[in-house]
Amino acid sequence: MYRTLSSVMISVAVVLAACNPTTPNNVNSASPTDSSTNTSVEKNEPNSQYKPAFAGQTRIAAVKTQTAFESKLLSKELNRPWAIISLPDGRLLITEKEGTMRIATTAGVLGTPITGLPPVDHESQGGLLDVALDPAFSTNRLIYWTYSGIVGDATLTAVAKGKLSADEKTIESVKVIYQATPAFNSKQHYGSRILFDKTGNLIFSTGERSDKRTRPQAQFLNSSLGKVIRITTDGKPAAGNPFSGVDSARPELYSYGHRNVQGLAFHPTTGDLWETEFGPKGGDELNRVVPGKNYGWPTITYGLEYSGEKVGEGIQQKAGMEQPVYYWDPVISPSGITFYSGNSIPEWKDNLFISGLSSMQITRLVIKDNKVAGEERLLTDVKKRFRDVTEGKDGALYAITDDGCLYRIGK
Ligand SMILES: [Ca+2]
Repeated sequence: MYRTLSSVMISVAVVLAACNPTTPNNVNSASPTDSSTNTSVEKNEPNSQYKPAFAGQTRIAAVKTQTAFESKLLSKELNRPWAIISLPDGRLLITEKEGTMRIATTAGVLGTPITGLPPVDHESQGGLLDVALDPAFSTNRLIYWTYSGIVGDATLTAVAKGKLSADEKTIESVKVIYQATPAFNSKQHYGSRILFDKTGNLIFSTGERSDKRTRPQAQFLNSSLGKVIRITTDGKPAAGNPFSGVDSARPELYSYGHRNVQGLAFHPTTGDLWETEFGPKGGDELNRVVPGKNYGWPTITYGLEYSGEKVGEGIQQKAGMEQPVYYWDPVISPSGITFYSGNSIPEWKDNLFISGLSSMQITRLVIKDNKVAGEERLLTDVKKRFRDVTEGKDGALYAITDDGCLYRIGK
């Protein structure tokens, strides 16, 4: 009897834990949190006793979406997806870590795997990573992507471009346009996101490869590790870059002092570039990227080593180094991000959405005057590692999880 009952309970639990098909957001919102209540969504103790540099730099007051919306599981058939973007016709282009791409309809119907990409090292954090469409994609079908390239017994973050075939089954005329050297024998901290800026150049991010030997290179202007980088569509340094003409600096660098940037997005109204990066224990960051600026890693950080020891001198502020707009302690593990520019849910306008890995949720940040004004955590019930989130042409958000789920979040 007990066994039967517990089997039933386990079955129910499994069903609940699986990709939840439909989850209205207002089921338990009989008394929605007042957005003026000065309480954070974070209830756990911080790892460090470090003090923020200014009010509102961490643990901002919670907000709660008042518009009714739902999260809907569209597919659970993706193979380790990493990035999701919208195509001009409204369908979704999704990268899969092992080296393929898929096109999905907004109903969740998946196309066949798109092949023909260069080999990737998909061990640990590596693989086929982000993808961006050429501004003239509708006519030239060109795409650009980042991936973990293999160089001898080492790896690096690389950028390639190619043409999506008419039958959407392969990538043609593939050309590797940039390699973020030096290569290093690590399987971690590749970055990376890639975007077109309004000048038609590519902006993408790298990581510092998660090793104490390469970590200092985040501060070196003659290394491409731990950077935001801006290049032409042929992989050359873009005109107007901040270190162009500076001796011993790489002219493709755009900003430096980053640890592992997996979120990059342009603010829809201001046009500013924002990034999220994985910090160490208790030091995940949100930054507004200004060209030429130093974002501090590994000299300043609000996090600790995973051992609990301080990082370097254990300082959080230094002249000449930028403060994060916001940080999380404990971490949320911020992967892909997107600003919401749609009209379907008006209170989300210009809000930043951040896919969370270890935190298994999607963070919504209200941003006002370049500061965080409120934080909400969405889809906490499905218990999934959210890898990326993008805005659909229909005003909904679309998100992917490490275990292959595709969600639609909207009205
Ligand atoms: Ca920083």
